[in-house]
Amino acid sequence: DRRRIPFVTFVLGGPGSGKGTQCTRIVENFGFTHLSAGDLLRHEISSNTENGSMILNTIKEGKIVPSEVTVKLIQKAIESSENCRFLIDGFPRTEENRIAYERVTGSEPDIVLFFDCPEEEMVKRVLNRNQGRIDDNLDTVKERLKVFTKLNLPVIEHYSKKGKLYKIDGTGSEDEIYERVRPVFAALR
Ligand code: UP5
Ligand code: MG
Repeated sequence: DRRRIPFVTFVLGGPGSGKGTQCTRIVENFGFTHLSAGDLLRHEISSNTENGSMILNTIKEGKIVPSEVTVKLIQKAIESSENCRFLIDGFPRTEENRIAYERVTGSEPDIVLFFDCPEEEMVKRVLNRNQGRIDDNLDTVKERLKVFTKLNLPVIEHYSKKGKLYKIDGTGSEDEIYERVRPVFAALR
């Protein structure tokens, strides 16, 4: 029922921490709609929209796209969905992103997942991915990690203080990690 207030989960973690992989599992088992902010931005690049080249350059450098652009894409995706449960993957990246989302939507996420994973493991996963992403090279990954530590950790800390954060050990196999994620959603039913 789209008139109900949506249940929103933010899914955070560094580059390669497993956000997308675990979101796919959650979707299969708990009926959420997966909105990856990175995928929404990459779609703008591939469909040559007015912001496409700016987004391409920003992603290539591992920097953050202006909040108004990303928030608008997410809001549009939520509004055009029939579902009322959303996983917003890889957003907000910064306190500014977070504040813009809260201002524009007039709401906060219900819960926030954080996949905690050592840098060496994240770098290994990203460089092994081989799906042609322009930001999956050693130089850009180093920058993505820096940006994560400097700008995204404060967002995670914010939600921790609010009691909304579920910190998940992001090491081990995909199955092992999912066994840590599943109880969070099973408890919501
Ligand atoms: N893999 C997954 N789990 C594994 C496991 N347990 N063991 C071994 N391998 C595992 O996983 C990464 C790789 O590891 C995959 O090959 C997977 O098979 C394997 P994935 O699930 O894709 O991890 P994820 O955390 O989703 O990694 P991703 O690289 O997508 O994270 P990023 O946060 O870096 O990328 P995102 O697409 O979110 O953003 C890209 C860029 O867009 C940003 O750098 C930024 O420039 C821009 N952006 C914004 O500006 N604003 C936003 O709001 C969002 C993005
Ligand atoms: Mg991803």
